[in-house]
Amino acid sequence: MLDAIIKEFGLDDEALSIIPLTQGLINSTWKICGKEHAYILQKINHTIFKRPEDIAQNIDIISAYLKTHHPGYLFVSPLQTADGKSLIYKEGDGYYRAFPFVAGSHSKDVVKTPAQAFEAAKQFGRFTKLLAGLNVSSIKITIPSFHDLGLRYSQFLTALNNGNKERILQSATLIDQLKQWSFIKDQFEEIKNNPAFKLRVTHNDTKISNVLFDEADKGLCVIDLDTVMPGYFISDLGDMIRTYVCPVSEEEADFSKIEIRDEFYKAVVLGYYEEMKAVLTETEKDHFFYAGPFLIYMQALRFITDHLNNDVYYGARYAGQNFVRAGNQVTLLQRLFEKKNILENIIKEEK
Ligand code: GN1
Ligand code: MG
Repeated sequence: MLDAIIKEFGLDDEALSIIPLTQGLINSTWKICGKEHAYILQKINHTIFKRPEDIAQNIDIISAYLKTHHPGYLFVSPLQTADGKSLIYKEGDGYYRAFPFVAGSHSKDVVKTPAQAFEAAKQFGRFTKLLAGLNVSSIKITIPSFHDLGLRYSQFLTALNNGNKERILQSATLIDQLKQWSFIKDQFEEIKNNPAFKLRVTHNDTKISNVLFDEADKGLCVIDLDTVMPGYFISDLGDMIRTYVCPVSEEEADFSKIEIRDEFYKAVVLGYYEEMKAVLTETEKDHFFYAGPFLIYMQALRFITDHLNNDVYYGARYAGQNFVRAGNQVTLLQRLFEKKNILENIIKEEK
């Protein structure tokens, strides 16, 4: 199948090797290395992205806007087939698309230094800033209510009623903690009703592997625009806090390794703020700390909900993997709340 796809993108003369890249829980990705050029090939998970054409359309709109208004931005456009399509649909299989691999660039799987966290945060801030003049409602919603914390909470409650009984019993402590934190969801409802909170073009998947760096380790641009949608800035800032600030990932089962590294937190805040200070409202700026709890809490809810629903969304490589991930995120949020005063002071200094 991959050979046929590669051929349709006109890469078959060149293609020498196909290396699967294992990053990401949702889409499948390969690196295609030709004699002179390399490419990234992706298969979109269309049980999750129900309308991949909407992703393609968003990419076209964003690409056109940036070319006109910010021609200096390095925008990685998808390859087109001979008949001008950027998505190939294979009956009974799925949707594929490909991108040129930007020469001299690299991506990272883990954040190793505060400087890298700063660069990445700056790139995500820059992306939203450069698109601030684009009419957000022209951007399609590729996953409805993706970061709607109210919906994630009600999906959690539904799983408590209809989910795997044994798993519900085993997860009692975690479930109790998540219920006690429901004020985080209430705060989100207030945000949704507050006109000082703007819907912006947000990326919604700000993990470090979605940033391209140059050889000097400076950020070049962001990639993987599947989940780019109208959203609140707390989604992007929050997911960076969730994934850059702790030395271990959501997969870590030894929770004693979970900690908040102040220097990394500071770097994320500073990098994002540097770009976004010109566009955020004062009310938004007052919610920098909230971004962390918002996103970490949502991710904990999503993992435990999936565990209670027998792993239908994320899948599990071992029994209880989503339980571990949920526990990991709950611990991360506990660590974050413990440092609330220190972190709020960091935010104040940067503003
Ligand atoms: C999924 O596939 P990946 O790893 O880029 C998920 C994100 C979660 C993340 C948790 C479409 O992203 O929202 O934060 O897993 N993407 C989707 O690792 O659900
Ligand atoms: Mg992704």
